[in-house]
Amino acid sequence: MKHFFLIVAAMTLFTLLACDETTGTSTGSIQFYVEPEWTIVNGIPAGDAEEEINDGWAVTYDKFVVCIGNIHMSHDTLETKSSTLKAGDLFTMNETFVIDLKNAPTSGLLVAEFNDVPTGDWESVGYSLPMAQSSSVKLGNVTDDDYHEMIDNGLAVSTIMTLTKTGGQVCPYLVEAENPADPARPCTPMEQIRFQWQLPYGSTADGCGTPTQVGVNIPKGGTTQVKLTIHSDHHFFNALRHTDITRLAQPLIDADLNLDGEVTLEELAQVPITVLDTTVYDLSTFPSDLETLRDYIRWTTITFPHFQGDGGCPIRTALDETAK
Ligand SMILES: [Ca+2]
Repeated sequence: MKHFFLIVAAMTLFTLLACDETTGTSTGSIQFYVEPEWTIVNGIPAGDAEEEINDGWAVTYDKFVVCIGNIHMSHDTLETKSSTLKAGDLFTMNETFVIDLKNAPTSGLLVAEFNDVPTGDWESVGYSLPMAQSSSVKLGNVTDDDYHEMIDNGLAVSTIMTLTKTGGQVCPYLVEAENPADPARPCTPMEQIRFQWQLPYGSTADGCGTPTQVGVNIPKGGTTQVKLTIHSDHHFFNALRHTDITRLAQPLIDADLNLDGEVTLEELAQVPITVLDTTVYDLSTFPSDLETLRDYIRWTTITFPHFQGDGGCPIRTALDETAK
């Protein structure tokens, strides 16, 4: 994945010099793109490497549709900007788009462009992965069925994954037992299992930046291209951090309580979070207490939005019903 991020980082382009002739203020432009992540296009292989799933399951994304939008950039944090704003201090794009990231062009989809932006650093940049609504606009190749599924159900993400493992098995949690994750519980061979999840877990992501740039820099006369990055593999993380991560699928697969080859959100909601081995999972990295495995999926979905590949957006706000 590292070389992929380098390519993304190299996308910041600098072109001809320009100047706003009416004010003498130097300006530039910025374009925000959404591109399909390699994991969504190619899946996540099983293996021992850092970016692979470490318990033998491989993931293929059959569907990955998101709602994305509400892009803004300013100099101040969101809390202070309303009282201090001057003209030209804030650029916003208030539309939301339904995007099929599995079938998006590899060159990406342009979701916002701001022109005549004063040059220099813009320290506050953010966007949303909101619940889709009827005002959301189709962008790129989105089928009518997918679009209506998103807006009719108010989804931030709709995904279908197929997980496969030679010699794989499901060991359904004993949700009525004292220890639902009893290591002696029965297992059933299962080499393929499906996750089909309609995720209404919208969020905003602010304070976006990379290790070398808080927000974005607008060079004089240039067009800066930045990429809004959706990290789908967080569903398999053992903690909400970006270093020392283990990716695991089995603890989610064991939530196929009725052994029908599919793990549903309803099943995940029946499984207490205590089934996760705390010597493996660091739940202290989550911003609130989790009760069930569905809460785990909710919070990892809320942390999907990233910036410029390996950059992040550390200020996150849940927008969904559960947060109210
Ligand atoms: Ca099931």
